[in-house]
Amino acid sequence: MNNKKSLFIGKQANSAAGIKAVFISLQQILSRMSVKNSFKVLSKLNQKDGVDCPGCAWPDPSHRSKLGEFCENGVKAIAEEAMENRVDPIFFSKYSVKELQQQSDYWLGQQGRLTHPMILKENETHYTPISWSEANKIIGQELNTLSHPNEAAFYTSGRTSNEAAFLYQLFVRMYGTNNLPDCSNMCHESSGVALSKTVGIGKGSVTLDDLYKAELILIFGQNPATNHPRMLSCLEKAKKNGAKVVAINPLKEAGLMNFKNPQTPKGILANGTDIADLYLQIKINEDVALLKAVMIKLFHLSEKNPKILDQEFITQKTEGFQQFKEELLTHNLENLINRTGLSTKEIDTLVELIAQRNKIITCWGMGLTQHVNGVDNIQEVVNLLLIKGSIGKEGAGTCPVRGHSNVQGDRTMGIAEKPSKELLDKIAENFGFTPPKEHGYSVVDAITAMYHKKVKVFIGMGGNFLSAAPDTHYTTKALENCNLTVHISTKLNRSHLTPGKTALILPSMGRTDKYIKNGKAQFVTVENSMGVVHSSKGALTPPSDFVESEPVIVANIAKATLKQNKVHWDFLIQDYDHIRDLIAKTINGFENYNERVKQPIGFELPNGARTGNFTTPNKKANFTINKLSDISLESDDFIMMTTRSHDQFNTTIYGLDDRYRGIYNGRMVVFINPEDAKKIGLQKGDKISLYNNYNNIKRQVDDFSVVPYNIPKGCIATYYPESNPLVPIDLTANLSHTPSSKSVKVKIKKS
Ligand SMILES: Nc1nc2c(c(=O)[nH]1)N[C@H]1C(S)=C(S)[C@@H](COP(=O)(O)OP(=O)(O)OC[C@H]3O[C@@H](n4cnc5c(=O)[nH]c(N)nc54)[C@H](O)[C@@H]3O)O[C@H]1N2
Ligand SMILES: Nc1nc2c(c(=O)[nH]1)N[C@H]1C(S)=C(S)[C@@H](COP(=O)(O)OP(=O)(O)OC[C@H]3O[C@@H](n4cnc5c(=O)[nH]c(N)nc54)[C@H](O)[C@@H]3O)O[C@H]1N2
Ligand code: SF4
Ligand SMILES: [Mo]
Repeated sequence: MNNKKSLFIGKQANSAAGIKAVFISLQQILSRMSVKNSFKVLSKLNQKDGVDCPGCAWPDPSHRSKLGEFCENGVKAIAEEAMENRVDPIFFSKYSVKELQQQSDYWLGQQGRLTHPMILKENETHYTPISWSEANKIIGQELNTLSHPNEAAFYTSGRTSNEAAFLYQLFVRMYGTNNLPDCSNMCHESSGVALSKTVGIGKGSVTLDDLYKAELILIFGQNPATNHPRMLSCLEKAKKNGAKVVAINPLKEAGLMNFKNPQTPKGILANGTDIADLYLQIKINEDVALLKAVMIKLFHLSEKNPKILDQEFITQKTEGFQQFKEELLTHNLENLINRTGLSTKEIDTLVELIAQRNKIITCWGMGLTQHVNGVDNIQEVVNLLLIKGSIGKEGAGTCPVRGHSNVQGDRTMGIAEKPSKELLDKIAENFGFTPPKEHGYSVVDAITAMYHKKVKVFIGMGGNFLSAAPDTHYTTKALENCNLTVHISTKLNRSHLTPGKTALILPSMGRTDKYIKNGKAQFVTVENSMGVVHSSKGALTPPSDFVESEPVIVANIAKATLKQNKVHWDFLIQDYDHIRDLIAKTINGFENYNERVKQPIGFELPNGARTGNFTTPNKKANFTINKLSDISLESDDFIMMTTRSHDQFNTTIYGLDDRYRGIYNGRMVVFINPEDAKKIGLQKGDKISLYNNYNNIKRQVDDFSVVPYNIPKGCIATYYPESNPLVPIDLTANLSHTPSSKSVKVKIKKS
């Protein structure tokens, strides 16, 4: 972190990583952990039989570098989890909840790991210690006094292991509800919905090997240098093999321009590798317009050269082509191009690149999913792949780049508010009860239900529900309306400070913690962004004797809650192999789980789209007709995206710098086009408020500083979670209900 106290606005970087990344990661870990523990954990990070990085879900290559198979932000994730500071009962006796509410997210995180179960009793000012058995008893009692199990909601964040997630969903369904909202609802839900409908699987189709073999990689709405840093070494390799890369992003992100690989002499001593061959600085939420313009141009070109499109693939493998084409050609090309803010020349360059290549991979992140038309965005990306026959073969396909390290695995384990019939049937068959069929609440639905007191108990398996959710003030009220809020957490966060009538904090082990049961070191399993399941074994002594592993926490809550126990919970937590045996019997693709996961690099789950066997009801890949974005703006409205800085993991703030964007010592900033700033009389550093008026409700945040920046006109960017109070609870994506946190209308006024 920079040492200056006040916000400093410097220059935007045009290259990512390099030797600086190595220094910063070392500084980060050594300021939080001993040299011995730092070395111990880093030497095992992402190595076979080692600790899986708790950061993002980017996959590990099958060959692991001895120099270290991790990135700067992986080290930050480790340092944040395994730091040696402690939040213990003495800490809680020192600070009241009110006092803690005044502290920043950064400060809360720096206080250290939670060590003891704590309770905030009704009308009390301080959390006090409680025993595990007392805490579980309270949870069981509260859950059993509800008039229906649907009055409770069970949230999951994507760090939870397969073993914990499987037990958690089993317990929740035995209890009697499908209210299993999870962080996916705010994240790649739009991808899941769009991909399930079009290609039959809600996950990506490509492997790392496909990326190395691709001829063209299109990266939409994703900032890999910060959020998936090792993707850059993969892109570097793909480029070496001849791939062209196109970045489609309103912001010029450093890592998409150039990457200095700190593991190569070139990356340290020379200029690094240029990543994007073409950089399209599109306006926010105009990706459908761009894709439609590109596809119209491809159809025009194909009249002279039919080979540009894969007619055979279209005929044999797809459905809905004619209707799609007819609708597409009704659009006015000039209008589409104007909407994007790009020049015809830029679009023609992209069209040329696509026309000449067949092995195309599309990658995307939150820049596509978090819009009202998020599902349309992704379906339109699929349409492009389908006309090119670029899915179901080597070097081609879909690559939604997932967020948390096991967010994909949690869904596979059955954390879903809309479970499949196949899953429910298997649960019924294996566990001898009829699981509820009625769909449960997603994140946004759960918040609304808590707000209206229809949900009275909230349990969070990891995560920071309050800060991650939209409409912060509304969500605060929603949590406060509960009778009981329970957070199973590694670190203190703002959700602990918006308690229900009674609140519990249950301290959990994290990925880095060594867990020994009956003399045997237990490991957990996770699934990466490309559907590979592998193990993770902790390396460090847990922060106290009172923290518990997630599966044990779930099993004990289940025991304290369920009246009839058809599951032998104690047996399951004696050895995690026992849990995996049940997963093998219940979840498709996990046959011989214990055996296969012990292979050094794990195993791949079935993926029809990967092999061109589409598992949609009609067994075809389906074309879709998608809507352009539809936001009516007043003359003084801007469209705001909320995004991540380089120094955060979602709501966990590692530091106050975003060096790739030239921001130091502050997060309350608004990136705005310099001409827009001038037009409304704003200068660098001016203090402003942002506000909007959706449904006649005024939402406002204050004390933001102006940063004139390279961003298209009419668009602004802020950091999440500071600007979440501006994201209306009901501004969500059609079908996926993902909060539209990348396109929020706002107005600006000087403070
Ligand atoms: N270090 C670190 N790693 C992380 C995380 C973290 O917070 N920190 N979070 C994890 C999680 S849970 C997730 S989901 C991922 C998130 O990874 P990303 O998807 O990279 O997340 P964001 O920072 O939200 O960045 C979104 C990108 O979309 C662009 N964008 C915004 N609007 C649009 C648009 O309308 N169109 C296009 N084409 N682009 C747009 C933004 O400029 C930005 O570059 O990262 C994961 N990894
Ligand atoms: N405006 C806006 N809002 C967004 C987004 C955005 O781009 N813009 N992004 C959305 C996205 S993509 C996501 S995924 C969500 C993230 O939402 P969440 O997943 O709810 O948030 P995190 O910040 O990842 O959760 C951090 C907390 O998890 C706990 N934790 C960490 N590791 C472990 C562990 O191993 N076990 C347990 N039990 N607890 C652990 C710690 O206590 C920590 O404080 O936010 C969403 N919100
Ligand atoms: S790319 Fe993601 S998973 Fe890999 S080391 Fe970095 S943060 Fe961890
Ligand atoms: Mo995410």
